[in-house]
Amino acid sequence: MGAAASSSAHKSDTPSTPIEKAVSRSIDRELAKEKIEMANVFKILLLGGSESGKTTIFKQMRILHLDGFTRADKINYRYQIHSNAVDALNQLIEACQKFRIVHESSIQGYVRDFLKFRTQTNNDQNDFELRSDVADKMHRIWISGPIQMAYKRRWEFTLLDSAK
Ligand SMILES: Nc1nc2c(ncn2[C@@H]2O[C@H](COP(=O)(O)OP(=O)(O)OP(=O)(O)O)[C@@H](O)[C@H]2O)c(=O)[nH]1
Ligand SMILES: [Mg+2]
Repeated sequence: MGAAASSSAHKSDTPSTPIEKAVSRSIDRELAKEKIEMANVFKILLLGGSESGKTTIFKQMRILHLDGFTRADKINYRYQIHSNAVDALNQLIEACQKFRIVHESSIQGYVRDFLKFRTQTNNDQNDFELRSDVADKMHRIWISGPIQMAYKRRWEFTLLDSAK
């Protein structure tokens, strides 16, 4: 039964008409072309534990040997960088509360505005735009003495490693 089915399938696969033969030759040419192209492809398998740098090597290869990052990649990374900056500053402000470090009076308004901005945006990727006035306030908060004091004690609380 199987042999009969196989034989009949094989028979119908064999090109007989001129059109079928032309199509078959075209497929053969494509396969031969692909074979030559594949002979020049080197595949690399990156092995390593978590956080060992596999993705980083892949990204570096793209920057060094290909076109680097696409526009969509850049937009996505920009969001991640801004989002990390907001999260890290929030962690530092929380640490000040924990350590009972009081902000300078000239900074307190900026801290309030920043926390309000963070609550409003809630770090939503679709709705997240780090406005320049907020970035400016974040910079002023960051360089203030109390925040730098909390930063020096960063081993005592959770802080993103890209905070600085
Ligand atoms: N100092 C240093 N840091 C590195 C190097 N390569 C990667 N990193 C950092 O190590 C961290 C982890 O790197 P990834 O490339 O994400 O690691 P991964 O192997 O892809 O991790 P998983 O996806 O979790 O398996 C990142 O914060 C990188 O910036 C390196 O050569 N030197
Ligand atoms: Mg990875």
